Amino acid sequence: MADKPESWGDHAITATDLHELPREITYAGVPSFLRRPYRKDLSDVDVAILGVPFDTATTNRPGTRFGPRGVRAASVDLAFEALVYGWDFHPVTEMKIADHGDLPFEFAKPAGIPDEIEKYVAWMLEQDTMVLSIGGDHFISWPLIKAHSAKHGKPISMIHFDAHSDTWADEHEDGINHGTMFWHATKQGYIDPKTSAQIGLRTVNEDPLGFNIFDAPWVHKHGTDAVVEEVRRIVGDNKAYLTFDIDCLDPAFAPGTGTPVCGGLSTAQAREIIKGLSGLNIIGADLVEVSPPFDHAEITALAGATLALDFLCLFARAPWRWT
Ligand SMILES: [Mn+2]
Repeated sequence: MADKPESWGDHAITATDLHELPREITYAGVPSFLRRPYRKDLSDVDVAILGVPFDTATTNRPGTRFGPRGVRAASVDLAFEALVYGWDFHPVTEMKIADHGDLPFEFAKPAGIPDEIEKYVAWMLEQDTMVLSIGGDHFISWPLIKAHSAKHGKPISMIHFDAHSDTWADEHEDGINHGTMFWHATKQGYIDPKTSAQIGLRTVNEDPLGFNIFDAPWVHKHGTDAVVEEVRRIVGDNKAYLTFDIDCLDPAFAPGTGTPVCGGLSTAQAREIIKGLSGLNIIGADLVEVSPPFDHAEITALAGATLALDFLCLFARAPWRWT
């Protein structure tokens, strides 16, 4: 044991260098996202992974409150490679990335949780830390977008992967519903639908609110390169928030989610599109709707962790932050 440094094993709590890659048995030790060190202090952190274990807004089957834990557990299997396949660098080498743990909220007062999420993440963003949130159900994107708008100004562009538009009209001003939050966000001027894109949809909504929609059949017919070309043209240099509902993927690739819909994207298609967005001004991202109780063999959690790692690569190539 003499030649082993103190940070060998339990990297999540023993490592002191945020650029250090872990030396740890894949199936052992304390899991954090990608074995990143846990940090509550953000003063020296470029990017924070934040779990948001909230699933109160779910319309169908629940369980995404276990999403952050499930994605973290699956992510450790991705942590031992010194490069990310498909990219020519590793985001850990280029940015100081920490796991901030889970967002604390008063679970017994659900009506107050959206404000708690918004205020907490606004505090994180004020410290010039980029935030990658792991849900939780998709409703969390609404307070997350409010927090990012406070930092970057509104409206922002949104790049939205999903089986559902989540823009259904809501009669409740303060409704906590994971199918209506982008209706509120658009109506209240937080999102500019004209410079935003929705990818993978395959459910009916008569009013698209002006969003540029590339539904799942369009993706299958025209291919991922065409999606990339269109999204890059639509979003341009705008500051864009990336939100990925894991049910964008077909249930074959993401069974562990609350509202699965057949005919979706493969994990490979989603990765190709994400990689094609490198160089856009991504200001933040979330990966939502992973529900481990409905998962099988970690298929969904691993897809979520893999995509979240790709999001970190996008963060590292966002011009607004680094140039
Ligand atoms: Mn959604």
